[in-house]
Amino acid sequence: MGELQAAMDYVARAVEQQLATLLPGPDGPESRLLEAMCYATLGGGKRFRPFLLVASADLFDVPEAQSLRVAAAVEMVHTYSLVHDDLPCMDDDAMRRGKPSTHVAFDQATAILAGDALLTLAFEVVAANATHVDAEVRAELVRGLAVAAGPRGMVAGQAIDLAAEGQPFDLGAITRLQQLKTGALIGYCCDAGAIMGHADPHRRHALKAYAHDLGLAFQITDDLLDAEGTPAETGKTTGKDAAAGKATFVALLGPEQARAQAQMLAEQAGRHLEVFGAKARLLQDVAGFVISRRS
Ligand code: GRG
Repeated sequence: MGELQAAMDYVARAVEQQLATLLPGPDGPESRLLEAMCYATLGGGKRFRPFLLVASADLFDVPEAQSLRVAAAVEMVHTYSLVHDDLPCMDDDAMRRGKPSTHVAFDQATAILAGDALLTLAFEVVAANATHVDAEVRAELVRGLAVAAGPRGMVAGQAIDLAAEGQPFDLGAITRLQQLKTGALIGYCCDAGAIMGHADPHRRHALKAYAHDLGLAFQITDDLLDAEGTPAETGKTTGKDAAAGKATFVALLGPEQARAQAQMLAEQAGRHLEVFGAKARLLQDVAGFVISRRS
């Protein structure tokens, strides 16, 4: 197994453990909610965002006990977005991470509440003293997560996406939509490492530039997987973008140009990290993983 795969597997296992510790146990009259939170969050997903967060924090020698808490919180926010996105009133998808979506396995009201609870629990986790000794750092982590996930980030991207169905969209508009919907949270993962590590502005900016290009490469690959992948590979329904007439990178550029663009962005992403020397090798390698992934 390659070094990158071993490192990704290690973070995936560690964040799974962290999530299992942080998620409340299913007892009391609210047990169905707590079961749905665990169902959605545990035992699935690539854990790509936690990996990015822990690897970025490693650049500044941040203790893993701290970075894994923020990584678990980001995974909670990401999982909430998937649970809500799958609802019939949004993307209406019955399959996620290779199993029935949360509203199918439970019911819509429980899925909405599980998403709400994951989002709010994430902020409780980041704000806790155990996340960082410095209260200013904790406040900056909380603020950054709110910006990335909220109406200036992921939720805005989702709103634009819903409004855009069947509308003409150019490359600039698609790029902005995707930066908000997917890129903002990916950007936060890298920035959180820099915040926890008290990075100087030069290094913090280098990570930001890396995350920008990586996020776009990730999204273009997601579009390609929707167009060319299978449900067995991806663990979710494919072919949905074309069926819904969505303006995606693939629809606008065609698959070949989209692939070339993702490749260019992944290479460019790696170059932004040259300032970190050999310490950034895993993050540079993950850019290659992002464009070659099959799920
Ligand atoms: C409901 C507020 C709200 C937002 C939803 C993230 C999102 C916005 C929608 C999910 C649909 C989608 C295809 C988004 C674009 C790319 C993306 C985020 C894919 C899923 O992320 P992965 O591939 O999934 O990291 P896993 O399951 O591996 O964690």
